[in-house]
Amino acid sequence: MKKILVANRGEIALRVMKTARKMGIKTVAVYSEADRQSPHVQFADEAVCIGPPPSNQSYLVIDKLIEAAKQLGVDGIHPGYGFLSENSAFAKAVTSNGIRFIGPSPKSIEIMGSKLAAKDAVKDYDIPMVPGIDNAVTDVNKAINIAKEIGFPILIKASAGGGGKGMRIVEKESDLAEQMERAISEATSAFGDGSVFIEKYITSPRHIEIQIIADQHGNVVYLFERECSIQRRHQKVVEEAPSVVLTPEVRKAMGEAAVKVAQSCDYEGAGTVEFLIDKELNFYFLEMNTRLQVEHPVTELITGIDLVEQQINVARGEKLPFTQDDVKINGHAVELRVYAEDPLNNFLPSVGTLTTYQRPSGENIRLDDGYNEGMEIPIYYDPMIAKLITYGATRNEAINTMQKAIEQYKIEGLQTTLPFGRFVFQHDAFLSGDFNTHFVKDYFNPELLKADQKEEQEIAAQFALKLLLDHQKQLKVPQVNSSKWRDNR
Ligand code: MV4
Repeated sequence: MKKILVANRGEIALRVMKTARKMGIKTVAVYSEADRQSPHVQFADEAVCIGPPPSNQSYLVIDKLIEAAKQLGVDGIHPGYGFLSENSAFAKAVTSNGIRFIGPSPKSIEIMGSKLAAKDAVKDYDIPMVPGIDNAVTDVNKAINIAKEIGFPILIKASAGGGGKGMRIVEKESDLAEQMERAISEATSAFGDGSVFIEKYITSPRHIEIQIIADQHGNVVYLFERECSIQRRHQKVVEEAPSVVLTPEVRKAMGEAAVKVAQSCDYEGAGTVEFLIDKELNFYFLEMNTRLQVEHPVTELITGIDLVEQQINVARGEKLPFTQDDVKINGHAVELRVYAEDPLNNFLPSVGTLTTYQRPSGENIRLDDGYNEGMEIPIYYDPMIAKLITYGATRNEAINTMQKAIEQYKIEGLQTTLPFGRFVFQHDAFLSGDFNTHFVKDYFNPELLKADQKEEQEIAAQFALKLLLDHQKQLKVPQVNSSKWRDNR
């Protein structure tokens, strides 16, 4: 592979190109009219404009991407995350034009893109699953019987679902018919597929996912876990690796289960197997994400493995250069997603220009971002500005470095989730490791940030007053001296 096109924008496009360049591979950026000045465009060896700002006229248009790739003679396409990264038609189009898709096969993408197809694929692999059914239900009476067998509360899920869409918790039998109807209609309008199924609702789980990497020669290695429980409305905000709750035995069992999930669909490339884990450390397979994930850097920091480099190697047909026995966890990493969102105002997108943008830097600090000072955050795309990742020999060290990095990071012109990150990384529940997917709902309240800001403002006011008084004292000193001097004269 001599030249790759990155079919994405922002921090992930830049991050992929950095590894490509390190490997001596030429890079091609694509960009919409909103992204002309973007760092990923400036960094690339070549760049092609693919259309107007809305993603359905640019980053999501398969034909435009293929055309750009052919025009510039690229031999590989990396899809990043989001956009077309889990679109099997895109993977097919890339391959049928004689270009390598740096990701799994269309077949793997298709199977894992459907929760029911995924359950079916893994059923002979002895993977722990949430109690429930593995086919779609449409009949309410059947659903009631299933729910009674499983025991309330139950969860209705859309097979094509993602990000919690089409998901309904049902506490009691009398609510089931109405909730099922809603789930089906939500799934139909959101995904064009109204298939829903039923699972036992795990009430306070942690969300733990396993990174895997597979080559074309049948080798699959797990690269341990990421703890992703700190999320709001199914949007992760803080991630870490490793998880504080896993014992070596559970870690190994989850890793081996993840490898089997990958094997069940002949997976190739980097992928993530999601699990829920309860208080007793029982774990249950949820779904597999067939892409490089936003939070992959925490895994890179604790394993020393560049996941993009491995994706490219695997796409070239090379064997994985390590075995399961070679990979070890070394230290701890935490990540904060910095969004252009206002944590004081229900995390609504905060539009504006980065009038001040000063990056934190130093040992054990990694910042993956895609904007510079003076740039506007476009309204057309995901509002993530950056990922702030810190590393330490211990969890405490990683968190201390994160706290310092947050204070160093200066963003003005719009609201960001930095103050929310400050809140998480000093919260007792987070520090002790005793939290689950309800962390934000259980502990976060915008008033706490307001109090924080007020305290900060008070400290700033006191400091300003002290400066003023010191200054006045300094002004007095020469006056005293000069009068003395005058007197002595
Ligand atoms: C669950 C669950 C509890 N029980 N399934 C949310 C999105 C999708 N990936 C799966 N999700 C869940 N499935 C059962 N049987 C709770 C969630 C869930 C969740 C999962 C991971 C991270 C955050 C979450 C927040 C709310 C609910």
